Amino acid sequence: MRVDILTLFPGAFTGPLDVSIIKRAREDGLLDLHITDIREFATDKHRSVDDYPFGGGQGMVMRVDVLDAALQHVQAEAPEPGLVIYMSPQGERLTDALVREFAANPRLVIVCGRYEGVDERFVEHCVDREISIGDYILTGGELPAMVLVDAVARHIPGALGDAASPEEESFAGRLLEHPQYTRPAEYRGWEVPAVLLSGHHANIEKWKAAQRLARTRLRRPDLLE
Ligand code: 4HQ
Repeated sequence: MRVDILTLFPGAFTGPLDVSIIKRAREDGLLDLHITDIREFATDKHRSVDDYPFGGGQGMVMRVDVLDAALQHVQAEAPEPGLVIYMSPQGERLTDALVREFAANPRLVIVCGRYEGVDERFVEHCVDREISIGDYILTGGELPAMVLVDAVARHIPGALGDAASPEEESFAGRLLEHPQYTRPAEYRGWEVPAVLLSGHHANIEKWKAAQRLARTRLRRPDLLE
């Protein structure tokens, strides 16, 4: 899967996507990540990417001409155009179902806004999906884009290795996970539930199922509706 990121801060993308599972997915060629600096597509002598909002108001708005030039450039870099996603609190909330839908795409282009956001004509004419990671305001779309890439990359076949499967995790089965424990079996008097040490596999499975249901009822009753 190819993922293009359009951003004014390409440096923000070194770190979280260079470690662990995402690092390996990139090394194995499963995730082909391309970061593009939007400022390279500014045309005036000041290389401006933003301007004052028509009608007045706070802050600056990212220019439609610069964004469109950057987008057209990256879309032409691969044979198939990518699904264009703009990260914004005005968007549809990111869910497990949406992550799976995006993961089925051969190519994504994720646009990160800064300041007060982008000229609405860019959203209207160039963006396929406007997506929010939650009801809070961040300083830019870079962290939301990394959240999306991380969540999507786990669903690329082979990305989690041979043993693991994204199906085993929360939300796929519509229940939260049971609690997990490892050695030592006792630490500062804090004990692991005895059933897990019993070796009785049927009882262990029953306990895990009961824990998942109880936790979901208590913490996320909305998932049971
Ligand atoms: N922003 N989910 C404002 C977000 C955000 C979110 C990104 C801040 C876009 C212009 N994006 N910029 N929440 O808060 O996706």
